[in-house]
Amino acid sequence: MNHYQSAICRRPSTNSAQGLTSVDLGVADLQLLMKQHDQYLSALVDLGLEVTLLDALEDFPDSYFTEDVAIVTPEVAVITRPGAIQRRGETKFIENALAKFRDLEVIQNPGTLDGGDVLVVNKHCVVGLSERTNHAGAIQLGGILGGFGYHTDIVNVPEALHFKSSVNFVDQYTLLVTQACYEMDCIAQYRKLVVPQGEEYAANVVWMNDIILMPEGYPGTRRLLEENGYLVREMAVSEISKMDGGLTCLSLRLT
Ligand code: CIR
Repeated sequence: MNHYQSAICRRPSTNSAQGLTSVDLGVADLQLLMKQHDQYLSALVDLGLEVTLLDALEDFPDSYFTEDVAIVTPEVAVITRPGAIQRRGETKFIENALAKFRDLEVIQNPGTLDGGDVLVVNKHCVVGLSERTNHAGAIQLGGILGGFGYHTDIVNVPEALHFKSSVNFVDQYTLLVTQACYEMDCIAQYRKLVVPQGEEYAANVVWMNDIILMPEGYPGTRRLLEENGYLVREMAVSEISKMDGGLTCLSLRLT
């Protein structure tokens, strides 16, 4: 069971609509993006989490995607080395907040690693190799977590920005996945629910205590989750999705 007690988030900067994106969904509306971020923070508070809200970083328009700058397990926090050069400077602004909760380790050059490529449940870690995460970064993370008894698998990300754009836990035995990731050997031991074709974005959900936070507007995925007994809460993320982000990206969650 994951029971998150706290989360570290960061307020979006005034230039958030100028962040990196590879999707062609139009320019994000800053006011609406801020509102959607506020609604996300409120959902975490409603679910009982204590939220550390860090100040906006005007030099880093993607810095409210705090998931990418660290991997947090019950034992340790690993500061990443983000694959996008424009995001690399974000890490030093997360260290103090994380050091209050965990001992810190750091991914070193030539490793690159984005938190969005790292899926962890119990003592199993899967790292996706993507445009952001390289083999050296994955090996370093595997070595650090191996010291705490974790087994790490490394896979290629077949589509999308990050591995967790397409694969996420909804309980400790079950993954919500896109069809493209269904056959991966390293997740063969888990039960899998496949999002309907055309709803791939909805695979990015957050299993948050007893609730699944999912993006609004994906009725097939909602039905699939509810038919399988999950309680869902939809969140508006239209502007966040324009910046290639989703619900997992917006927080570092701590048990
Ligand atoms: C980026 O390209 O880095 C941001 N615009 C989006 C990061 C999304 N993060 C995530 O999926 N973990």
